[in-house]
Amino acid sequence: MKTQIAIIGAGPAGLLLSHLLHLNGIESVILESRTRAEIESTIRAGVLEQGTMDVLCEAGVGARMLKEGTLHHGIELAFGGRRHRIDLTELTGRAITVYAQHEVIKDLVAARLAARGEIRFEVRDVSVHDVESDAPSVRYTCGGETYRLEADFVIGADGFHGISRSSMPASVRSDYQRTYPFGWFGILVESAPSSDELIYAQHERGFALVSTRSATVQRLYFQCDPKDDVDNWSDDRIWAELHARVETSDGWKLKEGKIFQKNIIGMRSFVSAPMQHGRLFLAGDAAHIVPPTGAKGMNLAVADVRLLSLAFEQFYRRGGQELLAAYTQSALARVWRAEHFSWWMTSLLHRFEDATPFQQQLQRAELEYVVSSRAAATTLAENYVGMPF
Ligand code: RFL
Ligand code: PHB
Repeated sequence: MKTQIAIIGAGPAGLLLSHLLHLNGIESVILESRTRAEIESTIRAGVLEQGTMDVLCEAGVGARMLKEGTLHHGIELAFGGRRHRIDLTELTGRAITVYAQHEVIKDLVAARLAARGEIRFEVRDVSVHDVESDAPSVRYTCGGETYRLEADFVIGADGFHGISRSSMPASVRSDYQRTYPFGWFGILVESAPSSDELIYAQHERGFALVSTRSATVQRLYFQCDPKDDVDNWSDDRIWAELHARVETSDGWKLKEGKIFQKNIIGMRSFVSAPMQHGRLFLAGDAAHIVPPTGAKGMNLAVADVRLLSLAFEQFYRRGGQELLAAYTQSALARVWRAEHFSWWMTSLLHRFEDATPFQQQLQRAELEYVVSSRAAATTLAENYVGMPF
């Protein structure tokens, strides 16, 4: 079988790229190891930058996001018993939308299938071949049969644990990484929102985040030991920890509700460079990971595939290769800015077990600066809403 672009992975990166290519008359096939039901129900990101919303709307897949997502014009930072608002819109003229990643996935899958786009679910044993030639291919099995998909280009959009990144020879790759000594305990709760805006709380017991999904479902996180087990956390223990960390002395109270999902995620910063080798291009988490404190991961995936779609449009419509050749450099400029911001937000808000009293005072001084200086608040806001695409 032959296509123009073989895409490995039906996450936000792979699905959106396939759709953007289709809008430019370029054919692609997506190979995904999980089922449609699984990709449409995995709970992950929630915050979409304005640029991400614009790309989704321009691609014709933004209608449900505009209707069901919530526009947020600010966030709150809570520390020292008080909450401080960062007015994103006043400081930057832009805003963010809270709309769950799996809803974006549903919208993209529906759009791909309505346009007769091809997504092969439940593929196994995916391997990438001949990317240094003009005729690369991807081999995989599905339902016990072995297939070979020939393509002009291969896109590795298979996330951090996929096979694409390691298909690049180790001799051409450099990995940059940092693993944090803590994780996030995430819960989904049936209740009304406790707050109109997201609350990022720094507390001596550790970080906590109050986020939302809808009028009836809330998303809350708190810093934990990454090796802890969810079974060690009864609902009562979770609520006691969250109340202690997020409540402030103004009488504001966190609303409780039925907890219907619990999970623990690790935190790491990671960049693999270059993002291209021959005719293999990496996009999204396959090439880079950020800790979720800056809410950047999915937004970076969208930014990567926007660059790729412009580059393939140039290649197929006008025969130019400049944008393809510039992909690594263009993508990494944004990636490293987001890496820095995500590391900075993580450092600003988490408890570090080994922090000396001196380092603790520096952290507090930085927080005070962010909420009292317009310049510092603008730096946070500009990065949080996302640098322009
Ligand atoms: P994905 O979403 O991991 O998709 C990769 C897809 O590839 C498939 N796959 C394979 N398919 C075929 N063959 C193989 N060998 C394969 N190996 C894997 C997988 O099944 C999967 O379907 O990567 P993509 O598209 O690059 O998207 C990245 C985002 O998912 C990720 O960056 C975000 O979820 C990160 N993130 C957040 N990003 C934001 O922009 N805003 C947020 O508010 C935000 N919050 C979060 C987050 C991530 C979190 N977790 C769970 C890590 C909150 C959390 C808790
Ligand atoms: C989420 O709602 O899942 C979320 C929000 C903000 C973050 C990370 C995750 O920084």
